[in-house]
Amino acid sequence: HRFEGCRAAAIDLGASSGRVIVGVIEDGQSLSLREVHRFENGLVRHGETLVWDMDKIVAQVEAGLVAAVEAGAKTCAIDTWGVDYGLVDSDGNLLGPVVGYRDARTEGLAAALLEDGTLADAYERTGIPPLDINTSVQIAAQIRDEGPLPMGAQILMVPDLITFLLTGDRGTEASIASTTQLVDVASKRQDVELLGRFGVDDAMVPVIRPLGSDAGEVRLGDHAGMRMVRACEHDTASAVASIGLEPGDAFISCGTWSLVGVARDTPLATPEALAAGLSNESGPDASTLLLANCTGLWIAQQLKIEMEESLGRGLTWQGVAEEVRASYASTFLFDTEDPSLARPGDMLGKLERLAREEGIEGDLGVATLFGSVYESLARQYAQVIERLQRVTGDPIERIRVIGGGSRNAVLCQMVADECGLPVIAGPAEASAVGNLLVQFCAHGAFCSLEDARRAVGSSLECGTYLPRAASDL
Ligand code: LRH
Repeated sequence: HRFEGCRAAAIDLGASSGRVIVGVIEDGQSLSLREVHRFENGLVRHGETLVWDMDKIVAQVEAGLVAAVEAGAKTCAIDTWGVDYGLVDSDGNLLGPVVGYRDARTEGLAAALLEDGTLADAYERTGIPPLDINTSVQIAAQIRDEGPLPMGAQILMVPDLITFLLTGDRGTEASIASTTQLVDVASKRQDVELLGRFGVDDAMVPVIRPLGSDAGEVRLGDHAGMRMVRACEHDTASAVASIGLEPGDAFISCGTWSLVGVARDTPLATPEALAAGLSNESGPDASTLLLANCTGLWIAQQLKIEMEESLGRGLTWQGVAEEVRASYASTFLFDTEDPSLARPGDMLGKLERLAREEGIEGDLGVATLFGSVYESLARQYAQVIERLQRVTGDPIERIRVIGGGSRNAVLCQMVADECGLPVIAGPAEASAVGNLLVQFCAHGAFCSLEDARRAVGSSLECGTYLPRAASDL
């Protein structure tokens, strides 16, 4: 039977947590998920620099894979956040830390590179706007601070680096490569001339491998036999791979970031799309994801950590939601894209300052603070939905909220209200599901992602939120 042995493990790494999820196809039509390992993640300080603790991350991934082998998984694949990379020398040693995209080294640098011409035509070439977090900009910062990249070194994106450390295979994949701002938007190959402007020759970037290709056997000591597959290595693309988007659908892939966009057959790298701040990222099935990188639950996550300290007690997301539902009345709205909010530290103080600017004094409390964050986020997403409609000319009729944020009923309802559109929320583990579906296709269980989604779609939990009339609010 072609579904026999259809068990795979998704390694899904986000900025605030990582997990290994084993997926099993039963009777060819229902997908069951079992989280076999979960760990906290976050940027840590290495001197003055914000870095990812790769030793910890890799050890946690290995522990998760051991549990996955024990649960019968035959293959695994990885997806992670975009843009960050490590440098590996020809002997396979990691050169220096993996710096995180929130580090201050790139502050204002994208604008400077635009000004001096380096990135002048980068949007037309790559479809990616000049953002400080881009890999291209981070490479420029590294070269400015440390000199030319060492001869023979290779730039491996975080999922590629982890794949390399697990199997020894050096390669990359279209979705994660597109977040570098160094890939030609039309040919989906690395842009050799653009790379050259950053002092990078093409041997320094690995080959883009096809979706579903084999990345070798995972070295796990006694737990031999598990193979690694290349899924959509960018979590956004992987999340979109889990859902079948209908014409008129937009998605909000909501985690630490919220990626608000639509899937298209062709890129749209026009001056209007650039002015609207839209990225053309590589999606599943050769699609282009036209999206805006918006702040997601980051502000709420940081706020929760700080409030727990100041209150001297733990908060749960459910408890926060109940307080907001019970006593939030629209108080102050702020620009969630304010650059000061993107850096870690003193989130509470920054929000209090923004509230004071709106004339709101005094102790704000849990309901007001989190309620204001969620409502401000929903308003931002509604603005992006407007911009997407304007730039593409295609009406948006429905919103699919996917990823961890789809569990946040308060936010989903606010998104429906602000956008005036129905919201379908879920799956919460969208990136892991998309990752697993690519693996099941590689196993030969399904002919295409569409086929896989059709088969398992009804086993994935989704909720519906309808927009409320202003008079009901
Ligand atoms: C979301 C995400 C997003 C950006 C950011 C750095 O997790 O992948 O698309 O690239 O992380």
